[in-house]
Amino acid sequence: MTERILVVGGALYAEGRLLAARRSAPAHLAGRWELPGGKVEPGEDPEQALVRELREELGVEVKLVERVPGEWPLERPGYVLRVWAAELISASAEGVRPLEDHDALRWLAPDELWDVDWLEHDRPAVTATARWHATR
Ligand code: 9L3
Ligand code: MG
Repeated sequence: MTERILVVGGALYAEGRLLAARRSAPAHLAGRWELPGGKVEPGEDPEQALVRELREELGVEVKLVERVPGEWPLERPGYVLRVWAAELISASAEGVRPLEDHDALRWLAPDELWDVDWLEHDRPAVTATARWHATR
């Protein structure tokens, strides 16, 4: 049986805009956009893992607002994605830079959500995130 691996993604909002991050690796994902985040390490709480991942990838401190309901299978067998809406507490949106794993960032207004080439498996998560954001 394939082990179930939990991947956590951040729906980071600033002034009503959602952060999209363009992956620089691995090769087959490079150039595609995602909700930043990564794998929960063994023994780690998913929310702690997300705070750690966003610190590592973007150099930011965030406050997790709420989990976006749902869970989405990823490309790798056994991998599933869960998403939390989050807000910056350490920086302004203009100050955020990709430190590792990404080579571009965009803050997308609601009408720009589909302007980037999201990873196929992130699309349903982005849809759910947008729905969550629109109703709060
Ligand atoms: N993944 C897909 N969508 C996302 C994230 C954060 C991750 N929004 C996939 C890419 C990798 C795996 O999950 O196959 C682990 O992610 P990472 O640790 O390479 O970021
Ligand atoms: Mg990552």
